[in-house]
Amino acid sequence: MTAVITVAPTGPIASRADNPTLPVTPEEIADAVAEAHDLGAAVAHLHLRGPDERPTTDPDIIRRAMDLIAERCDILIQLSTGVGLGVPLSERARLVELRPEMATLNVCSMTFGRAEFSNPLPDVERLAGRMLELGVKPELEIYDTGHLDVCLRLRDAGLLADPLQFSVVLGVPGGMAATPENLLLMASRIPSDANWQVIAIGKANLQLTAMGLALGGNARAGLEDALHISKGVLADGNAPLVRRAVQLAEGLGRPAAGPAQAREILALPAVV
Ligand code: KMH
Ligand code: ZN
Repeated sequence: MTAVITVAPTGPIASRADNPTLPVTPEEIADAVAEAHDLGAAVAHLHLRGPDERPTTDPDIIRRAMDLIAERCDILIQLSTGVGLGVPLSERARLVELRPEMATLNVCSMTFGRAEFSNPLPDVERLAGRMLELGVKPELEIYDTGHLDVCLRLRDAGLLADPLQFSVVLGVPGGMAATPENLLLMASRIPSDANWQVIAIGKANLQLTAMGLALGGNARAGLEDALHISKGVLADGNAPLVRRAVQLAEGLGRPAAGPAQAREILALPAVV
């Protein structure tokens, strides 16, 4: 069985002060994504930054990054509708109008570190419905067991289409802790016909990424989730993190799926 590797080159929080190799401009992000593609990543999970380096929903900046990536490779583009903490969901939801092949859907409000991540259910339902209309595949970000149940209710209400695609996020203060026990629990509760990957934030990134792959899940790698390659050593860009995830998967007998194969696994239309 192949493994779908997602690269998450830049998240909503860390800055170049935290890791000077963080890609920030559309050009830098496109370079990082193209390199990750060549190393085996099939999906690119994107947050964009404005000129002030803060998370942005500016459609021109996002479109520019999408175009630059599409010129370079056929990697599947997944826009984050999480964007950045403090950006209202009404504004974040507009990103799906750019019609990426995939976009994240965060289904519950929660404490996120010291901030509030606001995802009111009526707005989530509206966004899920709009994604269904546009054919944008949701990456369902679940940070706790109840978030999974909300997703299953959205599916029962006809707002999500099978096969569901989950990111089990572990290690956000306010969500489930990054422990093997929590991953086992989540993996046991995800419907068997769904696809899933682990997003392990921080120190446990390597251990839980390996465990997710061993359990049959997919994997995500990049500076959004881990700024270090090993204890006290900053990653020199996204490439070493992606290379390591691809090697982990291969070591477990799971070669990295290419973008075309990933589209099949996720039941997305082929790109011609
Ligand atoms: N950094 C993730 C844990 C999303 O992209 O939709 C949270 C996030 C969600 O940024
Ligand atoms: Zn993200």
